[in-house]
Amino acid sequence: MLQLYGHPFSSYTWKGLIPLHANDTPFEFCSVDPSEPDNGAFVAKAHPAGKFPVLVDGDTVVIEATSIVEYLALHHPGPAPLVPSGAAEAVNVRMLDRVFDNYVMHHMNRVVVAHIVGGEQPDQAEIADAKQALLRVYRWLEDWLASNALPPHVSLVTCAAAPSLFYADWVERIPEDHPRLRALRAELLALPAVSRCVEDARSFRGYFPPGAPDRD
Ligand SMILES: N[C@@H](CCC(=O)N[C@@H](CS)C(=O)NCC(=O)O)C(=O)O
Repeated sequence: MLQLYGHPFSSYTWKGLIPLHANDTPFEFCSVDPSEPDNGAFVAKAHPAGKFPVLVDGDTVVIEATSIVEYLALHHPGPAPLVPSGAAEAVNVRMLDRVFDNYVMHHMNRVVVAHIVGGEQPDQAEIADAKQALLRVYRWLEDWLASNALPPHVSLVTCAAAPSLFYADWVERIPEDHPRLRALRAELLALPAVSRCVEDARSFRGYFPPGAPDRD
């Protein structure tokens, strides 16, 4: 039985959960939570920065969410081909995965971290800078979507795009003049594998450091 270490409210954990849900892959969820100190200790040892998700498959330990999706595509394939079999399509999917991690998830996370570190007085310059960066990638994605489409199945891009757009929109709303990107976010959230993550995380919304909006 596979084990996935993570937390239901963590964006990168969703990235590991979405492929498991999409392919109905049996797994045990090991919550990294103060009430389960052994799980936290395992992750602290498994990852060079103590970050999750971490996937365990027998003697194999896989860290980094993108690698977890790639590992599942290779060793636990299912109806959703997480990485397209065509080399050119696969390059495209991996390119978009980098865009969502590096320019959506990263800048969304800067806002979250600014609130955690600053408490009542978060660094407003850092927050403004991160939000500007989000607006820039939103524009890039809106333009990209004008002449490109994501694969019509759950893929590595879905796994990266769904959690990053879900939380990024909470810290900096995707503008109304970005209809393609707004529609993409809505489509992603409607996927059963994604909506399961959204529902399983709902009870934790009060802990979102910048404050969770009353929607989604
Ligand atoms: N590059 C890592 C990032 C993972 C990451 O940032 N995970 C966060 C949760 S969303 C985490 O472990 N936070 C706890 C910590 O940093 O101690 C990946 O792609 O898996």
